[in-house]
Amino acid sequence: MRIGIVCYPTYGGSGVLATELGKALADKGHMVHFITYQQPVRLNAFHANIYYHEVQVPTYPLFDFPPYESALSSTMVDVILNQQLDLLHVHYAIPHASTAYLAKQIVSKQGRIVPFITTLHGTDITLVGKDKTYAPVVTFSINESDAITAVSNNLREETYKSFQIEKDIEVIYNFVDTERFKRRAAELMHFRNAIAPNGEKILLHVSNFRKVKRVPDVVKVFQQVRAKMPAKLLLVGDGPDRPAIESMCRDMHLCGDVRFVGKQEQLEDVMSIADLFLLPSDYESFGLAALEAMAAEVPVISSNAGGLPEVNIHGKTGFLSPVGDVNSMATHAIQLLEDEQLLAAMRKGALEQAQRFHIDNIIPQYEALYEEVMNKALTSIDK
Ligand code: GMT
Repeated sequence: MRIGIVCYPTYGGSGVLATELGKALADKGHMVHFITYQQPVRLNAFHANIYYHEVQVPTYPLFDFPPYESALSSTMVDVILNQQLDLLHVHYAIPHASTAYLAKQIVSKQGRIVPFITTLHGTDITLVGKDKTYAPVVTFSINESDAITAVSNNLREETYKSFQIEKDIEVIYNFVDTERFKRRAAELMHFRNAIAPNGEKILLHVSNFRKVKRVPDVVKVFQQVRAKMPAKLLLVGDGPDRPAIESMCRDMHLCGDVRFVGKQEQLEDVMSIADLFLLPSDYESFGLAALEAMAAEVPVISSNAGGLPEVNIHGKTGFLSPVGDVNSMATHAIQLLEDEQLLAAMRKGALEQAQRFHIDNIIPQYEALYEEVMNKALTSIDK
């Protein structure tokens, strides 16, 4: 198939998932065309079946806000027509679903029927999309999608609760390449020793440091753990809350044990040296970073918000606590880190759970959906 993928190229989970999906589809022989305003972060190697089309947004002195959506729709039209795309798969509803709708209408005037699939990822529904400034367009463009997918049952339900959706939403979970994230603790011992030279436990958090991630809770949990045992905290990623977190660490006299390592591409290496992954978010539709940690045999201490209970199984792959219950999270973390037998059992449980979301199980679900949507489009032409 010739597939156009539209996503945010930045470090957010939706862009990461979309890029990994495109790479996996290309490996299976599909022609994949990424349409984004920047090279997606995980699109970092040449692949014969992958094409990249950059959205250029010309500016003009009249514009306080350059019309990105118009530029994106026009690029979609260009790629559909010149690369003979069979379908578009857009990730994150805003503004990708409405721009795909517009592109579809434009090419239909030239006799081309190109269906589009919208994958809902999280904050496009639960935070940004709900805002009344966006909601009418989000509702309309989701309903106009030829197929809609959500990355968890929770997100599917949230979408039905928040918007007047007239169509079925299929749940296709996030996935992980468990081979890539396979734990390589022995091989990476030098890295571990550099972070924790005296055998300290390593706690890890990976995010885009936005409010929804509750990074201050990560630091508070770590403070309680470190009061009980020698420990280090690795903070991976960057975002608006980072300066506040840095001063929080200074105020709490934790600077010597907290390392900010910024955005990392080789996440599998970082995951491999961690003992525990912390994700206390206000909301997660799924929690892709937690799944990647689990694939590296790292148990997860998380909140029980959104789709997290579908991924992190309480008592098997880690522990769940109510949002904001830092004491409960810290108690679980300490219990786990003090009990080597429990830690080993949870490591095993985490890996087993990650296998359920193996890339090879999930990609065929997208391929089947593509076939279905294309067949429907062809039938509509015949009529
Ligand atoms: O809000 C973010 O953290 C980024 C966001 C995105 O869309 O880029 O991530 C969402 O999509 C990921 C991939 O499907 C999910 O694993 C994350 O749970 C989800 N984030 C939230 O729901 C907050």
